[in-house]
Amino acid sequence: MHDQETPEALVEWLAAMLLIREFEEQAERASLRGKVPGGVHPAIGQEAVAVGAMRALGPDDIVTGGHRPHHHALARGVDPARLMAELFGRETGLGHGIAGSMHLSDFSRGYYGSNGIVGASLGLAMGAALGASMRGTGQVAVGFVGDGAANTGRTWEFVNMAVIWNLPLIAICENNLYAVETFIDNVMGGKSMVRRAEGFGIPAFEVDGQDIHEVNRAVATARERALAGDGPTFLEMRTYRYHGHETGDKGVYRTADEVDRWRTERDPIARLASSLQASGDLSEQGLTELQEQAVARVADALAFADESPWPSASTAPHPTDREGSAR
Ligand SMILES: Cc1ncc(C[n+]2csc(CCOP(=O)(O)OP(=O)(O)O)c2C)c(N)n1
Ligand SMILES: [Mg+2]
Repeated sequence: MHDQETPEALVEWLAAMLLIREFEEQAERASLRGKVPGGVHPAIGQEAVAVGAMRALGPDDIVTGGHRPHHHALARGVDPARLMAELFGRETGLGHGIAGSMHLSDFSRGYYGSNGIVGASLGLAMGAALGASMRGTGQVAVGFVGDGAANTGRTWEFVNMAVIWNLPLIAICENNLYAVETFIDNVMGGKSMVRRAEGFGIPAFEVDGQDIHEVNRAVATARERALAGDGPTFLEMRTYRYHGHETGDKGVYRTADEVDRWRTERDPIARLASSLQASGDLSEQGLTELQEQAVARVADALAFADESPWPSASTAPHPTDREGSAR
């Protein structure tokens, strides 16, 4: 346990993970009801990566993400109601209802946003790190990508530039083992993402992404290095998504047993909850209350989104678009 891991902080981390899980469950259900134009890419199972990482950052640090971004946004403190409203394509959403699930941003939270181009988020974070470095602001930039991105050229171009310019960048690869239906071990030449990263001269470490303590410490250490002027770090977080790649994916490319094993043996929420209970820092009733709070906040977010107006003609992408579409 390091300084930051007080019992109060750990309970807050747990609450943040519970909120993400409930949000993602309900967002996916709403999407199946036709409420979310374009569908969603849920990050259920990957909560510890987002919360552990964000809790190691300062308020002015910068975060970017890709097509599976809700957990990052929520962990960074983005308002769940405005996030849900964005998914629903409503005027009250983070992007006034015309950006959608993959194009979130909230600059007031240092959340410079998500986008759907696999690997591109790392370039945005690298550029933000360059800006921070040139201005001497003392900010660190964190870019989240997936294992699929680790097989695209742009990811390594950004890593290379961060190395040669010694930028305050933390590159986090959420290795959830699949890029849509492609299993990472079948497509990772050289078999090791960390070794590949090291080839570019960046310190690289594999982290158990289902252990929030390990995630937090790895990011805190990378941030200290960046702030000390020692440059970027690459972190491969081993994690897993329990649900399909996106709304409607039936997951035929993996076995139910595999999903069950990750859920029952390594679940990041269950792990933190049981260790807090074992240490006496959280009672059974306390856990129930946290779960109820998450359910209530997401229910409020759904109601807010549903009751919010569609974007006005002046902010909609095109006046002839169908009502509410967010292309
Ligand atoms: C440049 C680019 N190529 C292809 C796609 C289509 N695509 C969307 S998600 C995805 C898989 C990404 O897998 P990974 O990076 O592992 O992220 P995960 O979905 O597991 O979070 C692909 C190929 C895209 N969005 N952008
Ligand atoms: Mg993946």
